Amino acid sequence: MKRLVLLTALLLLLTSLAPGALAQDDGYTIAFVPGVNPDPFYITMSTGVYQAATDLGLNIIQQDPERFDVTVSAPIIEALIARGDVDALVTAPNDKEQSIPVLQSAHEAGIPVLTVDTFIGDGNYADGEVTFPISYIGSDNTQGGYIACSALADALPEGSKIYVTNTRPGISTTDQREQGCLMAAEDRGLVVARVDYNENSADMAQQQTAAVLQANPDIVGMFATNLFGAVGAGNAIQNAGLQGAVEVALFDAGEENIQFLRDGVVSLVIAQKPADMGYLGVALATAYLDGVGSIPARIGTGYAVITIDNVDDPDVARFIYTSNTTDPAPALDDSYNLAFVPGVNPDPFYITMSRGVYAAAERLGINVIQQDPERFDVTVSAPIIEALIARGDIASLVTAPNDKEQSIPVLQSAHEAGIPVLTVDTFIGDGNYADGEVTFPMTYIGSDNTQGGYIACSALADALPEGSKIYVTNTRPGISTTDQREQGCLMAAEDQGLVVARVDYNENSADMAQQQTAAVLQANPDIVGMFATNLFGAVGAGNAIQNAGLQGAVEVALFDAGEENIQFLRDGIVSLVIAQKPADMGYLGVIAQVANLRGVTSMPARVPTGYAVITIDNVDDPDVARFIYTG
Ligand code: T6T
Repeated sequence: MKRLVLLTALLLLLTSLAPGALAQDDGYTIAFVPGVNPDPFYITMSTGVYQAATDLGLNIIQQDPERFDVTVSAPIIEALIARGDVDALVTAPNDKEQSIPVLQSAHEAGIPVLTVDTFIGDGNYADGEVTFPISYIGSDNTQGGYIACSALADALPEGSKIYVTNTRPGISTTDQREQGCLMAAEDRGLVVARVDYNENSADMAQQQTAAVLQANPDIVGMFATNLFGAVGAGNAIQNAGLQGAVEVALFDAGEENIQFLRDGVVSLVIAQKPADMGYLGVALATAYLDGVGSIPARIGTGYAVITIDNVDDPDVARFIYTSNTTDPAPALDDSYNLAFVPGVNPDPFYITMSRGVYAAAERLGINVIQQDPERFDVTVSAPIIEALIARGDIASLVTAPNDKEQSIPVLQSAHEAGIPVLTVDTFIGDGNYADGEVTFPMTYIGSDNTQGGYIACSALADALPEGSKIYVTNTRPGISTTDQREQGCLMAAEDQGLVVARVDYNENSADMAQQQTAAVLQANPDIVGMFATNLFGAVGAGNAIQNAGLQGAVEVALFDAGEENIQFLRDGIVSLVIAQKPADMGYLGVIAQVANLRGVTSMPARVPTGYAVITIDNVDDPDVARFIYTG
């Protein structure tokens, strides 16, 4: 039992608890402090920031450090904290270590911090050196450096010497790009003859590059780790007439760097996605302020790799940075119809999810068309979705598919009709929308259900003697969530010495679960533990145990924090209730759809939403109780 308490405490720690419930509190003020400005990279980032602010009805206070330097940015942030009216801070810290204290002060002043582009500490905000920032949204810079120097290796003979112009040690992004380049050079047989630091100055990079290339005619390749270094490198090569003689890969798709590509001075430009960073930074800060705790600690924003062959392809060219701020597109209105089709209703789980859907939709000013299947059954939900497609006025679909395989065709039809599909709670195919069986849905937002089943049956193992027999009441095979919970429970039982005596399927009916549970427990008095994989099974199981007077004699773990299940906990009938976060799923699903409309391509293919594990000891803690579902 002690281990159960520990496990519960640990899970609660892992469960990031956001400040408030899903309240509509108009007009948050979000401070945006880029790394430096003017810089086309951060100007492009600001287009995403202002688009999100327009969409969500927020105020932005943007303050630009005039140098990429923590001694410039820290006082700016201190002054923002002192104002007392900043609700959240989105910033690109100038130094991994030296930016920590001022961001910690913001955090301690109650201002949630999200970092974009650069990170502090080791960048692992889940369980690394610094964990107070909510999220780090930016490129995978080690990968970016690796891509750049692999391209040089592809173009040059083995053993060729290359030169790297970098900014300054301590900047997370460019440190990692240098490291990625060195790894590629080692793997692919290039020699990194020299690395210089240019203090983020194009002039200094130009002088250094000119001097190095003149003194070392055997250097035949070079990599510039950011926009200013790239401008300097391109100018030096152009002035020395070395185009073609030195193979060049540049980071950052500023307009000058793209011109170098067109002029044959460089062969590769790596575009980051700063607008995505800005949009998601602001949108997820807002979600957090609205009580959504399931913000990913890390969002990788990807690249567009630009060469002379694709620079005019509009799908690539749209990632070229802008040097001018542009007006955001107007906010959406109620002519934007988002269709929301839950798994079934009424069901407190999906009712709670719809609270998240409507909270996000209200911020965005869009219209929700919710249509509820009356059974959790693809033969009921598919015609509903077909009818929605036929209307011709649906802009996007957020849905919890009823069956991993059988829901595919109708969702594919929606996708083919130009309606972006995002799944919440359940998935189709194998749930890996990045490169799995089915990849057309944008994102799958939901619990890690294998983990959830594992937690439940580990708790039973903690409370019961080894070798004890347990019973599982599940819904129906084919439902992604409950399939995985059963699987997670079986894994825990195997790992921890429980015997799963029987699994029954209750067709998502509390009555059937109750009858089956009563019969099984009566016929098998040696069954001393049970797990119900969802809300309806849990209600049936709880009722059966209560009616048979078996409270205390059978150890019970339930999925889903409906009010009846919480009452079973209070009445001592069950010892553990696992609350999912359906409101987070709904909120984030809506935000992701509108981000997609705005051209954001960096929403992760999978967003796990975490759990609150509820026991009699924490059920009245408001930070836990807020996850109890509403009817
Ligand atoms: O490369 C970007 C950014 O990723 C880096 O952190 C700093 O330099 C840039 O802003 C480009 O100037």
